[in-house]
Amino acid sequence: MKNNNIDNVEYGAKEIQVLEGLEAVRKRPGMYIGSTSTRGLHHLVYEIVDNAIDETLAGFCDKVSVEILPDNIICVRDNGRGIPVGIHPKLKIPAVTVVFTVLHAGGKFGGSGYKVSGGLHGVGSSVVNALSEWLIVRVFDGNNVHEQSFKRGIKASELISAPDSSPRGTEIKFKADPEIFNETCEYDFGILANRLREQAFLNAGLEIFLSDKRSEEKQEVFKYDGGISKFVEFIQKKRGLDSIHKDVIHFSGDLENETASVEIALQFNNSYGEIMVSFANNIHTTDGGTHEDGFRSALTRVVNSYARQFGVLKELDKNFIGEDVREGICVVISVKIQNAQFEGQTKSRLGNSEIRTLVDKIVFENFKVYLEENPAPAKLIMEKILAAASAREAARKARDLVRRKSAMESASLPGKLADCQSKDPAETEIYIVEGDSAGGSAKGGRDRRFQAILPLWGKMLNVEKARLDKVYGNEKLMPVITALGCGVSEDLDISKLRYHKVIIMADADVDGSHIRTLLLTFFFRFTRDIIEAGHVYIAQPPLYRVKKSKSKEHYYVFSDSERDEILKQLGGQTEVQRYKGLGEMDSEQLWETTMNPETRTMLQISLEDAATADETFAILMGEKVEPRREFIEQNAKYVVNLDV
Ligand code: TSJ
Repeated sequence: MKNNNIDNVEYGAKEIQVLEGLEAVRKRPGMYIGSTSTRGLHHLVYEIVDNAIDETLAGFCDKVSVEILPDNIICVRDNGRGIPVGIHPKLKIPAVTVVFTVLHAGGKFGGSGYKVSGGLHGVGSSVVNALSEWLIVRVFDGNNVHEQSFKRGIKASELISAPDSSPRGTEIKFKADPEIFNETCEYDFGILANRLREQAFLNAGLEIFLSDKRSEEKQEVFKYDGGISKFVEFIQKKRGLDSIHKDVIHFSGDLENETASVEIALQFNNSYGEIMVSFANNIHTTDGGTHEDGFRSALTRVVNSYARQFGVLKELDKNFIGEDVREGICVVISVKIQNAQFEGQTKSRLGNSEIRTLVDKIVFENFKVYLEENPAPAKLIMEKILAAASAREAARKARDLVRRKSAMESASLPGKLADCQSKDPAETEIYIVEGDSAGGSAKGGRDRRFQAILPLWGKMLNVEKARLDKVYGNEKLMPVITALGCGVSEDLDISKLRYHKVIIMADADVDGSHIRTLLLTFFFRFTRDIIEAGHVYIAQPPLYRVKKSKSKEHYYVFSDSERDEILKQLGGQTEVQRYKGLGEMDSEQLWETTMNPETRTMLQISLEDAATADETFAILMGEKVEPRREFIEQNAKYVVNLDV
């Protein structure tokens, strides 16, 4: 019987070196893969897939498949040349064995050398091997299969060859070591799908197949011949943004010595935010870097130069600033560099200064030509930028005005505010009410000693809604700001908040949900402290009044199931009144059901943690209703019969 027991193997000097390397990885896995949580677990897959993608970059592979097998075993295959199996001249063992056992052994032996290699790639295979309970590599060369297995990074068999006519390629199967990944070894299909989709966008034409065979089979194929242009379309679609011009604009270029290449895709959409996603050697540079800087600088200069040349800006007009020019832009930048320098704590900022110049040059030259040759989209883009600049100017004026007023302590309360008698914020409440008629009922029904009513009137324009970022110019929100008295953003002073309960009261329909979302978004963005301090609530008006016929006995109910329950209990003849809006209730009913602290139900809005909420903000601002609704549901918790 063949002895595979590693304990009985005698080690030479080079094996000892290998073991020390592996031990270091197993001792401090976080140093090599970031963490041993679910993130680190998924990182194992990326490390392996990156090697196959390097083979794609080298021009020898156009298909990669990733399978999640039962028991969370991962199988990755490509149709590349296959990891070389020849004997390594120095180490005297097969090259493929080196790849999986020697720390930092990159994929760049053999010397065929491609123009651009993934800066951090090709070095992770031994790390994955060290952190796997077992790993099997199979290299198919068209005539034979060469197979070797490992346990916890240590060779468990020699490289064995057998005839096999399968097409060329590499296959890696591995099982993450539960001793290392002691939180979870369970892969998430969605997480892998997102990362693989991204890689498919970044490598135009590459087909990436993902399947999940753990229970009910799931599978997806990612292949984008349009590359990052399709990425731009995908991002905008996902966020519910509509582009203002038809085609995605695409530029590319190289350094003359071919040590770097740049690709940029962009489109303007009907939103007011800026989406910039950048990559260096297929690695997401979340902290930006020289490629982003070069892009921004060139974009602003091109737009100003075009605007001057074609009279969009008149002689006396000031230049557009970067913010104006990037309003509503969605851009993906992908650079590939021979020696990428990653900087910063998380190594997610590109530092190569030659890339700033390169991107700047490509964007400046190509975007200028694009605008000149495509007058129709150029006009739409210029109009958008012009609107951004005037909105910025209007917001600045409004803001200066507010600041001047509050500096003189004469910021008067909004005319529509029906204030309460008490001036003690600890005991007072403000109801922000949508609609004049509801505002009327609320004014009639309130306890004026401690309850103030601020009706919001008029339908909010879409422009104003999205321009929430320019709050000072917003006619609907200005009364809210002045009524609360605590200022916003950098001027926010929560000690000046005039009411410790800020209650949003709107109908239980789509319009009502819009206004709730809008106000919550506003509070989150500009007065986040008051949410965190638990001052923001949503009123819960009833949906129905259920009454026993010919009797005074009646109940207000807040859901369909509650209604059915009460109807069953009452039996006999009953009457059900449905409240379509707050306006259908008279003052007394509104007090009794929604405003009386003794009997009302309110939702207290909490932000579990600012970071998660910040991410969700994009969803709140987006056009799609469903993700927003989910957000509100997730961030609101029930509070019944609050004490005053
Ligand atoms: F597919 C995969 F993801 F499982 C995977 C593929 C995993 C790993 C660790 C490596 C690979 C891989 C490596 N696919 N293709 C290659 N190619 C090479 O390693 C290779 C082949 C030939 C030559 C040459 O110069 O002839 C050079 C290299 C680097």
